[in-house]
Amino acid sequence: ALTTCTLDIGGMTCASCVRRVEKALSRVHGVADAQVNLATEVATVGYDPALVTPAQLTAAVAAAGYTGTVRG
Ligand code: 9UX
Repeated sequence: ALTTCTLDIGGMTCASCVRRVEKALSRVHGVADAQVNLATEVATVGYDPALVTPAQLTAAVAAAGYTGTVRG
């Protein structure tokens, strides 16, 4: 079953940043969908907890050049 995780994202300044973060998250195995809100700097990620952990999500965000902190 899928679950949802929200992450505070840092370092985004434009709409392209939003796409980069969404792509980075979407490419992680086990992620079903990822949406990033530039105004609130929050990423909402639907994922399979049997395949991926929130820590791996923040790692993917960091690898893309941004910061990610798990909100819940
Ligand atoms: Mo536009 Mo976002 O150059 O880093 S992609 S600011």
